[in-house]
Amino acid sequence: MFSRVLIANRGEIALRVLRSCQALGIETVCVYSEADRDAIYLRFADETICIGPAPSAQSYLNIPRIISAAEIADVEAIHPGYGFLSENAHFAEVCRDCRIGFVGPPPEVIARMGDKVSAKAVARKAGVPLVPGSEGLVETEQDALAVAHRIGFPVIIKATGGGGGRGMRVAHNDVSFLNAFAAARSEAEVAFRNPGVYIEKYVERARHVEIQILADAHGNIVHLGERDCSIQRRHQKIVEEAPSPFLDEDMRRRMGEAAVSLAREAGYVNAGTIEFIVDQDKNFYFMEMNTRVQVEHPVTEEITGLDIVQLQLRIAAGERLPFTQKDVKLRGHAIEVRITAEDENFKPRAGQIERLFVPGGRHVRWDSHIYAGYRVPPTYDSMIAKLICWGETREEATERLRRALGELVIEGIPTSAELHRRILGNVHFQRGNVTTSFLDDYFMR
Ligand code: MV4
Repeated sequence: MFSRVLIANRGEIALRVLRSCQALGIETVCVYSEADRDAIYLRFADETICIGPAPSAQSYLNIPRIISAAEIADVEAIHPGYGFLSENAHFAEVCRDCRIGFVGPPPEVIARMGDKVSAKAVARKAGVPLVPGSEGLVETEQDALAVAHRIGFPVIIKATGGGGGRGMRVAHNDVSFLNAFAAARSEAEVAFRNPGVYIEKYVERARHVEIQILADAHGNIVHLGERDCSIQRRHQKIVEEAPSPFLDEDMRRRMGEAAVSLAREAGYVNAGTIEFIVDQDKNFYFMEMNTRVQVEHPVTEEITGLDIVQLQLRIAAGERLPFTQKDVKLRGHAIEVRITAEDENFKPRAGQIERLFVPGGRHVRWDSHIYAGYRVPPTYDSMIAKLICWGETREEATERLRRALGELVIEGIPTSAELHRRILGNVHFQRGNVTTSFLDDYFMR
């Protein structure tokens, strides 16, 4: 196992990774920007290094600075967390060139899955179901229209360099389609420096269901079941749960097997997530793969009893997975809410936390770096905490989370906690009737 690891991230995930390192007896090096000087978790690290000013481009996204810190602190590996450099193939390659371990897949695999068209080619080769659509990139207006007519409206145009909902447009007829196609190409060129787009049949009232996989460097691959992340707003997930209230045992097994086949075909190593959309008739289709640990990984940990970050570190150190698929047992139900420092219009609001009471009790998990007196900087993502509850049943998990949210006190800045209380109290949520339009349908007056 590694003896010393650098954590190239901030906030709750920096603390989350730090905890798993400590559990494995690994020394930790935390890097921080000038905006994060007061981060309390820096006290828990064995060494801390300031890597630059607040803007991410000059700190958490700055490869030379992070590599310099890794060299100075003499670490064996870097854990990138999520966001920032976690899915940057170039960064993973620089780590390899500098003989520093990267806690994630090889750079070639990040690149292969990061390009959505090449990821779909991997899925096709693995026999994983794809939504009807273009075979690959669509270059001309003529070809695009021909694809749209073959599959029928509504269709969705997506940027191959996009992902996570960025660079997507839905069209319902010829006129809107031609406009959307031109706009999608030019937007993709600007946003991703890659104008490549592809076309799919648009699946309405979809559910977002993703499978967590773990692959070691010796060819062993397992899946840890699914997470349902259907409750989103503008592609930001708000509530996540495991298992999905929509899946039965047979579908779980089929989706898990599809995810494992895809990971094998991709040459995948480390933890990864394969995202599917599930339609009204319970058909599932591959969307994209995330080659990092995800924000919502705790719900899977709560129903499997596994520590995904520890397993990432063990895999990166070359260890074999310590169990096989038949050993993976899913028990009970877990729900996570993402608590953001935002006002009721979802506008991020920085400021000082004046008072804080953190809920607790059995099966109540609080993953957060905040404390009373902490100043939420305006510079980064607005998520300040994740509250996760487990129960034997979905009802028990929901009730426990409702109670925990009732105990939560955060004063000084507005947060999304009240929205979460309302979502958990919604009868459609309680019936498990969640789709990607849930918030629009019930919460956007
Ligand atoms: C789709 C889709 C419906 N049909 N693709 C969004 C995130 C990205 N990973 C894939 N996404 C979607 N792709 C097809 N062919 C629906 C989504 C989707 C979505 C779309 C509009 C508004 C909210 C959404 C939330 C989750 C997924």
